[in-house]
Amino acid sequence: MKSYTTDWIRNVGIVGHGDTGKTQLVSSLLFTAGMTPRLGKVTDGSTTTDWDEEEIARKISINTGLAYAEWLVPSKAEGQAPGQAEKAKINLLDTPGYSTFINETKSSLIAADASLILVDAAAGVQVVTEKVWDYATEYDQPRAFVLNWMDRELASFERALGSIEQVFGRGVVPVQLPIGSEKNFRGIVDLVAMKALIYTPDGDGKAKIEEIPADMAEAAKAAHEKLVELVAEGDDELMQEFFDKGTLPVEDLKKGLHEEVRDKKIFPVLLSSALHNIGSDAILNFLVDIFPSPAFRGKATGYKTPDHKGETIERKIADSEPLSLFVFKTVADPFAGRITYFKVMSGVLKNDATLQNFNRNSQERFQHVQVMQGKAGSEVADLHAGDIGAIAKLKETVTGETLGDKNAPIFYPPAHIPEPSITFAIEPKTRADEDRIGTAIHRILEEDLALRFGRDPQTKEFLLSGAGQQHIEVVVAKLRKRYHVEMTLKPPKVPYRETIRGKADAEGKHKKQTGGHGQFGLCRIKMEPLPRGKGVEFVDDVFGGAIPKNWIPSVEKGIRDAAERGYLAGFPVVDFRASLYDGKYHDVDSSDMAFKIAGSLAFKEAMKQARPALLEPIMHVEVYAPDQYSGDLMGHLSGRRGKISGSETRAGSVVVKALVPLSEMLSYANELISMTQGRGSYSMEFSHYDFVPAEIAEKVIAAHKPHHEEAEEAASA
Ligand SMILES: Nc1nc2c(ncn2[C@@H]2O[C@H](COP(=O)(O)OP(=O)(O)OP(=O)(O)O)[C@@H](O)[C@H]2O)c(=O)[nH]1
Ligand SMILES: [Mg+2]
Repeated sequence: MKSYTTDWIRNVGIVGHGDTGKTQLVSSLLFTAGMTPRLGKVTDGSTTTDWDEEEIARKISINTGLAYAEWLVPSKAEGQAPGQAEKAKINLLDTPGYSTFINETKSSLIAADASLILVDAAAGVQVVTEKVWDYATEYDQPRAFVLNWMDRELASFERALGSIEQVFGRGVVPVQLPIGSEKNFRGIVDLVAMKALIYTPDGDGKAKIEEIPADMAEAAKAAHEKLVELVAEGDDELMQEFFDKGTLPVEDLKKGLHEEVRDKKIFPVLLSSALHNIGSDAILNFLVDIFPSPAFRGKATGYKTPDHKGETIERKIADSEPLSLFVFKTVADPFAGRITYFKVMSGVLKNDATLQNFNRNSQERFQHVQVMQGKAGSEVADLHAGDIGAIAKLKETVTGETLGDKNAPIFYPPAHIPEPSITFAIEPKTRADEDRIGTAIHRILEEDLALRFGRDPQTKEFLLSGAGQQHIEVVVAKLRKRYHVEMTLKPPKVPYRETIRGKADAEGKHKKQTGGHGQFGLCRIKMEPLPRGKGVEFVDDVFGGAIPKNWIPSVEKGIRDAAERGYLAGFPVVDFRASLYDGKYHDVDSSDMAFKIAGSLAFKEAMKQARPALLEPIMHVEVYAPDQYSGDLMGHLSGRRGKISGSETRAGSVVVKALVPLSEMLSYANELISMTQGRGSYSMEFSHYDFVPAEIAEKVIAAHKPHHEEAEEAASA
């Protein structure tokens, strides 16, 4: 495989709400550019970027897929003899659009230099559309929209465009108009060149260029003028030229568009039917001509220390700089081993080089550096600044680490991924499964930053935490298929907490006389509630040495340990202050252990008086569906103790926002599917803890009590 220099590289994140056609579009772009012999389809599992068996089975993207298209740069090709014109390489990152897998989108998008945001031409802007826009803002990326599914029944250019303009503002401007609508959609008017591009449905993706149809001439002229004005507005020189001539020549218009897209002043809107391969060559032209090369940022910023704080270091995104590369993704393949995906941030990576992993202070050999076309890699001699590559069998490097020239250390900051919002207990089927689970999970954790694994200290169950039920189900399926570990998924766990509503004043006395010397410790504490989220506070209010200084931490430890074990039902007690104000000791019989026990006894005594109560996590939920379901959705959420905080209707869709206890959301995914015939989706994030209503609390406590009592006995034994 040929290697490309920085100016000839584009790194494009293909992002958008679930099912807007991202994977299908990438497939069409690859076919149009001649990278694949056939047009791969999501429906028959033959796309380049959804190659994982879970993705094929579920027909959705779970991981970010990498591919590249080599495509002639139109502005460079003009005036050059055939064969002399040069191609650029477009690295395409096909990201997931379902909320449960959106963390993967966020963590891989960090490697892109621009985002192409797909929008369903019938639905308009949806929840994830706004989310990926925010990611692009966070990563400082230029962006453009593609209205896909233009062939769909009820697809509407005007309505969908209206919803994008309404949400994302003035810089949004169409650079194309549709020719034909719904199933007769067959081409576009290019508003820069002012030509019609006509496609053969299910063809090679390359347009026949014609004059603009007479009945569209007026609309095209008006839209062209709007585009010219917007571009002129952003640049003084162009404004002057526009004043003088009343228009802009195509070359200046293109140049202005390129610069203002790069500067995030303009967000163009393009059109396609990805399934029928309409609009593909125009999109490829746009990506190489209007989107910037990785060098547009000028420099990459990293840190001097691995905690990504304090002093920063800057590197030019150029071959002349020392080599540095950032690992943005890891894939665990049971056969090929670990595959590490990285972006060259500065310098040139040569095949066979030995690099320093700065985070681990160790060396890694880069043998067989590759570029990926889906799951297939091809070897390259080198990769230039800004390019994206992959490498198999590194010893220990994982996602988020920086490697490079030993003499020029730098640490690039990784993507910030939110903590998991749901926890499931899993049960290995046999002893052999239990033995295998640790290693298998360890591999999956390496590739999935949004997953957590642990054991419940009380029940000793294995716990998997992730972004949603579907996320955990996919992990369990991977464990079974890839690593042959069989297990059952138990109903999800709700991380309840306990707290107090009132004050208390209590004594804890530990006294034992056994043979020689005994044990003695006595403490008196006051307890009071603190606001939500404050945790546990311990105050030392002892005067006059009633308890010697060295045993005060023992009392504190006793209280904290007991709080962690819980009082009502075994959930950690939080949001209270314990003040130690008095006590007694004995010169011979007092000890660290005696005061720990006294502390825990005082805590239990205080809990009796302090009106203990159960807390539950409340989730911020956003549900998206066609607006006909709006009433049902709100009624259903209210019935689940939800508080509706808002609903918005936009282009035929509704977004309902609500605060709902997590315990009521455990089977929501399935309920939503049956309520909306599979047309709804939702996202859920932790909001805060609140009291569980008394009658529900009683049931939760009754269900957890046996475990709790067992654990308490074990602790005091
Ligand atoms: N008719 C029509 N169908 C399309 C079009 N684009 C995609 N589809 C279909 O829509 C479904 C979803 O397409 P995908 O490409 O998987 O969508 P996606 O955005 O990658 O979805 P996620 O990765 O799961 O977020 C598939 O069945 C496609 O065949 C289009 O332009 N027209
Ligand atoms: Mg996809």
